[in-house]
Amino acid sequence: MKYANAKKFPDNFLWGASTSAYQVEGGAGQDGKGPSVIDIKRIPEGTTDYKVASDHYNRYKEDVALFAEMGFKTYRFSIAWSRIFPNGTGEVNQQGIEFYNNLINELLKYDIEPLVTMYHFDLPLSLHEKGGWGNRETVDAFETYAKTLFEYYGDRVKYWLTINEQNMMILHGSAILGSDVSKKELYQQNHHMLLAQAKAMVLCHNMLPNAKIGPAPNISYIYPASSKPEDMLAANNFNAIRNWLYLDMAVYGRYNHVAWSYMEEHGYTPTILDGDMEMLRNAKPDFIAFNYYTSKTVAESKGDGQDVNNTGDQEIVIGEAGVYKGHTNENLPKTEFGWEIDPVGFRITFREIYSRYNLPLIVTENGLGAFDRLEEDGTVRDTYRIEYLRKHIEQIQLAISDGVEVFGYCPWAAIDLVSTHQGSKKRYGFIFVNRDEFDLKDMKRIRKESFYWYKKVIETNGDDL
Ligand code: BGP
Repeated sequence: MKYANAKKFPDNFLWGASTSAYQVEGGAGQDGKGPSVIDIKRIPEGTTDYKVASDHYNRYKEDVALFAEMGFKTYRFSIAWSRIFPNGTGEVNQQGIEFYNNLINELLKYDIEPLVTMYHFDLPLSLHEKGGWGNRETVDAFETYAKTLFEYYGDRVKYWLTINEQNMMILHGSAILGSDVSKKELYQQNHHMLLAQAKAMVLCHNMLPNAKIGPAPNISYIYPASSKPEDMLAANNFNAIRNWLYLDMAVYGRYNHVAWSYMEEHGYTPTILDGDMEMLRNAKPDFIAFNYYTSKTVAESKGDGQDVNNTGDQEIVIGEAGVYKGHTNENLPKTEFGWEIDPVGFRITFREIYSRYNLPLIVTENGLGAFDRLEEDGTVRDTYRIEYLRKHIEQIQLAISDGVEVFGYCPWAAIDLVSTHQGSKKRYGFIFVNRDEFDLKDMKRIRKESFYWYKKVIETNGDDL
């Protein structure tokens, strides 16, 4: 459907951008920070990627000033659990508390609304060593951590996100966290994370009646490779397993029936204790945040041994024997890193989420990873990024015209940071950080062409794209 008069972005629309602690902060071990699973993650040999990252921990003031210059209304960042609790639980590290106090105050100084992710892949190492999410004690540790965050920051933070991309941690656990556990174990971890999320949502509403909280999965609509009913069924399977399992639980407190049948069929069902389902049912999010990079396309999997399990990159579908098989969508161009580009799929994803859950939506990641180049004249001409973002913002406007309630957009990323899979050579930011994988150089911040473009988009509330 085309609109002669597409609706405008709402007046108080939250334009901003995102980062996550382990990808941007650096400051490993600084001021009492404990290690997290990221510190044992396999990273390209010889790189200092996660130790220093973009050194935001030491340069946050300069970075926030640049965000303010772009006109951000919000900034999505994550809190490193092991800065607050170096051992995941137990004693609070006051210096860690202080860092986020300073960051939040700095944002508020410029009227930038903090949007806080409580947990973005970086589970404290000591919890991991005690079984991580497979151990129910991690659920209690998360509840204590959540309570601590609400106590210290709840007077200033109004928007909270529970867990970043829980669905990707389950579907691509080995790629993201380097953990090689069975699927049965992964779905048990999943159940515990869902419980942790539910507890945080209930706690947030009890402690901070004016705050809002929601989940932050990676949601993208799944297309069938053809109009063959078997392909459609495969798409339906993957939609349930990848997307709706997570949102049905967050919103309705129940296991999606197709996803549950899949778990039963494969012997992956988790152990559920008395009271768990009640806990899950009682927790309600105020909004849904989601990350979108591209749609996915799948075909029927006959289960003849040709399909392999998902181990790769989170945006490239491989498949699961007998359930669905990854398929290249020939209609879509690809990024330099092989991710398909599908702005229309963004609008479709908005429509689907909104008609299933009827909650306000905010985009917490969307963007283009590329090999940006710093020219001799000191500029970074990332026109490809502008084009990607422009096309996606146009689709948000169309989704709003379709009647979808969207209240914010935070592309990935506010500033260059370390990619989850390809280190610091894959860049996403509006601000270039002058370092490479092996050489930290001067870490200077340089405004890219997309910086000036996004500033104008925000200034005109999305009128001038
Ligand atoms: C999401 C993660 C982010 C970020 C992004 C880009 O899955 O939430 O942390 O890394 O993907 O992915 P990558 O860095 O692999 O290009």
